[in-house]
Amino acid sequence: MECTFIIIKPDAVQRGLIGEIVARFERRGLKIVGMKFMQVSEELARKHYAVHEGKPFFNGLIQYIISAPVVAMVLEGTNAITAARNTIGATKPSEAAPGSIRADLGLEIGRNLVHGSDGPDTAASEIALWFGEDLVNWGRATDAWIFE
Ligand code: IDP
Ligand code: MG
Repeated sequence: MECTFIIIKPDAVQRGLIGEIVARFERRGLKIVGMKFMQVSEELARKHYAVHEGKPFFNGLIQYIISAPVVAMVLEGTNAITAARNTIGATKPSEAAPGSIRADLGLEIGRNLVHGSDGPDTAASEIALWFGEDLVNWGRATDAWIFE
């Protein structure tokens, strides 16, 4: 089954929204197979956002991601990447669909609360970068009621 990589970013952690955000993914049926609370190093932040290097917002983005702890997660489920991206909402919170995390909880692109992988290749490389092999393969009691 598909896996995706999620970051609950420093603004969400500082605002006490970890539980609110985890709950939305859990309720949707996505299964947690990796989770850690951590301070991100500048080196890791630069690797994770390497694709944005050279863009005007890059330095601000790196400072944002290392400004306070984050929660890094790996979620598993049917079409987990697309499902999580839709639960997260569009990059600009002011244009995100109502009901999404970014629309319900945020206003600005530079404080948009959550990261989610944008495709299978980035999900694989982000999971490898942040978790390596350190994932938990477990049978959830409700799996048969969520996965057909
Ligand atoms: P995504 O997080 O929705 O995939 P990306 O385009 O991959 O969006 O951008 C990565 C992150 O960089 C965004 O989530 C946001 O935090 C930040 N970002 C993107 N564009 C801007 C901008 O124009 N100003 C400030 N921050 C930005
Ligand atoms: Mg992205």
